[in-house]
Amino acid sequence: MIQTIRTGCAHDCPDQCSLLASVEDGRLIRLQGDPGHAMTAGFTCAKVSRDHELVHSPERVLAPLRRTGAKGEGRFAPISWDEALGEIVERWQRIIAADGPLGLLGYAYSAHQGQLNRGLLLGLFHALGVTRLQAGTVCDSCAEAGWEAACGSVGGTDPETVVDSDLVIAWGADLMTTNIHFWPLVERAREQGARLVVIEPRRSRTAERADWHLRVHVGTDAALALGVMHVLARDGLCDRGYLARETAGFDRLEREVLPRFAPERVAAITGVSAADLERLAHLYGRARAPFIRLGEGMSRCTQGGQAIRVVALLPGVVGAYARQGGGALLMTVPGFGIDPSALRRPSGPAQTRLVNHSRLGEALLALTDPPIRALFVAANNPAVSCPDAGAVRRGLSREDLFTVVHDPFLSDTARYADIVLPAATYLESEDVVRSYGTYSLQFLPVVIEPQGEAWSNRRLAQELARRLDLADPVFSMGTKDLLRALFRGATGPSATLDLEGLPTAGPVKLAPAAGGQRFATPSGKLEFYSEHLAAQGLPPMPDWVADPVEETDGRQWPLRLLTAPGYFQAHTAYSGVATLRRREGAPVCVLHPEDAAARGLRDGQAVELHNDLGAVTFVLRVSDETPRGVAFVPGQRPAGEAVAGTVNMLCSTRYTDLGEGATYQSTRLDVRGAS
Ligand SMILES: Nc1nc2c(c(=O)[nH]1)N[C@H]1C(S)=C(S)[C@@H](COP(=O)(O)OP(=O)(O)OC[C@H]3O[C@@H](n4cnc5c(=O)[nH]c(N)nc54)[C@H](O)[C@@H]3O)O[C@H]1N2
Ligand SMILES: Nc1nc2c(c(=O)[nH]1)N[C@H]1C(S)=C(S)[C@@H](COP(=O)(O)OP(=O)(O)OC[C@H]3O[C@@H](n4cnc5c(=O)[nH]c(N)nc54)[C@H](O)[C@@H]3O)O[C@H]1N2
Ligand code: SF4
Ligand SMILES: [Mo]
Repeated sequence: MIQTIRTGCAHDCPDQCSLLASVEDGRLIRLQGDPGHAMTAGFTCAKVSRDHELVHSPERVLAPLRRTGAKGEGRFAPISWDEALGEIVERWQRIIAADGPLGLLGYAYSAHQGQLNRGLLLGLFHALGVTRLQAGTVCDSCAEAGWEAACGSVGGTDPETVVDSDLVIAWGADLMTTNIHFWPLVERAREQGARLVVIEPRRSRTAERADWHLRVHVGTDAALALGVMHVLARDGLCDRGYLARETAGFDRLEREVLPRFAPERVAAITGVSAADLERLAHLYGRARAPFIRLGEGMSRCTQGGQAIRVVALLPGVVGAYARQGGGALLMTVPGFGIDPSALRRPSGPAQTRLVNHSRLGEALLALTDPPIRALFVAANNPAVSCPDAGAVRRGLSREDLFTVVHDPFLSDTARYADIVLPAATYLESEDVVRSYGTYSLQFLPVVIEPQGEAWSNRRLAQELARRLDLADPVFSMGTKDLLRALFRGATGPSATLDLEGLPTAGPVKLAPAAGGQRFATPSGKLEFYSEHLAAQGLPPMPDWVADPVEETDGRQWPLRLLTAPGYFQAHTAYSGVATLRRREGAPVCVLHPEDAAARGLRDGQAVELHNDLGAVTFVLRVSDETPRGVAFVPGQRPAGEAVAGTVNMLCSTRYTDLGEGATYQSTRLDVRGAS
């Protein structure tokens, strides 16, 4: 008999779909989009339509493993859970006794978006007082810091209101790939006359479908947005009433910064002609309710924080934040008002040593007092996804490092582990997810039992806590009590949740109250001038200045790297699904025809991307979808899919201007034929 179970998607994706799972004899046979959920609209992405192949993949790790070969080699022998946990606890206790808890690094991240599965692992490491991960810096910490400088910690405009917009701008967001459920809403707005503008260096899937595609140079969006403000101010298109009521510091920006962003200069910086800039500003200034969907791609370079910040300020200049259908959305998370501290920080020191997500390699190789002697990784594949992935692998190769990896698959990182623990997927344990791109929250039931001997993150965290004698009540709670703990400190819309009814409620919408965008900055207004940044020695006003390091690197290395998520991949989380590996195809680098010709390179040949950090091999695709001067590499491919190496081996660990984020897009390199 086929049973249908409603659940939510917990992959790292802004859409957080509601799903209908078909289960027969304990096996998942199909996942479909829930037609009853407005955002999901009855369809899944190409990835999750294959989740039955993910959970039942023959490549899954089904039992705990102990390493028998060299680090990185991938040779293991099965052991029991009891043996594995016994060994882990014994090793950790020895390290803690000798060096204190800082000798252990807990490195768990976002591949499971469930609040319980994510929160309890973080809680375990918090309670132990070990060295903690400064998380999110490979992903959204810079974008978040840019947004917060302008708006404070608030969720953006409800994506469902975009249907009332008359001008939609996808600014550095490839909606067709990373936010596919936003697309039907954009289409509805277009049916009612809205136009779609895409601001993107390359011809992405979304740019191909736009009414107008503006090809901005990578890393210059702050200059473009300041140019738009310049024209809006010059041509009387600002909403002066809104600026006076709801914002702070625009007068200073207008006097001190905007004069330097006249169209001709902006054109020289951004590659967008002065005429196009004027047209964009006029379109934006005259729209009734312009909606900007901000992507994070533009934040992943040295000036990324300023870029997000200025774009987030734009709706304030024309008053769009106050109008139905207008505004801007980067993320929704703070809008829920959930405070996960009860799970993530049950006890343990408030401050400890932090390791930036993107500097794992350095931490493993160079930290002292004490050095990192033990590493625990879950829901994360840093050997592929971290900048300077070569250094990460060198660090993971240390014979004296005791590494435990909890993963459903033998990831590239797991290959370096001393012990690999089989992880359950989001379909195999109870949880609750809240979206980061919509205002939806949903309970996740057990859809299928954990495969083989797989354990969920939460079960593992609770069992380790028990064996390590941690007394915090969250480590012995069942789902009901964990939900109570999670929502105890909730404010805003989450405070009204009916927790008893949650398991059967399906997706629940928790949008902020109507009445326009609120701001949670120190002044309570949208801040063009930020005292908070000034106090940290950061630029109090938005600006764009050429980056001296990039300029020097640019003289030596003629091409700039552009990376973006793969269409059939979620970073490396689907590398165990043969169908999707095939559909994503060979690991490619895309060069503009002129750049390929200048190097005598042909479409389809093997090429080496190289710089001071190393060399990595890809298959060349020649296409003008990529701008001149740029090498575009979609996705991050693990060893099993690569020709040789992975793109992050070329990326440095330099930080962004705000939020200490990764700067993949500031990587300079050259391309040559591979021998
Ligand atoms: N299919 C798929 N979906 C995913 C993921 C995946 O791996 N695969 N990953 C998920 C995760 S973890 C995240 S964080 C989100 C990220 O999703 P988004 O927030 O949309 O961010 P990115 O996809 O990294 O970048 C979006 C676009 O920015 C462009 N871009 C890069 N540099 C610049 C620039 O300087 N200026 C401008 N204007 N554009 C630029 C890139 O070409 C890319 O098309 O996607 C999620 N969704
Ligand atoms: N060059 C370049 N690099 C990037 C990016 C880019 O755009 N360009 N994007 C960055 C971004 S946005 C992000 S978020 C990071 C993502 O990078 P990572 O956080 O490393 O994400 P994944 O590669 O998806 O690895 C997730 C791992 O978790 C495992 N996993 C899945 N579900 C579970 C679970 O329930 N429990 C456990 N224990 N494990 C699970 C998967 O099998 C996989 O091995 O990559 C970043 N790296
Ligand atoms: S679009 Fe995103 S949330 Fe929806 S099914 Fe795919 S991965 Fe999950
Ligand atoms: Mo991400």
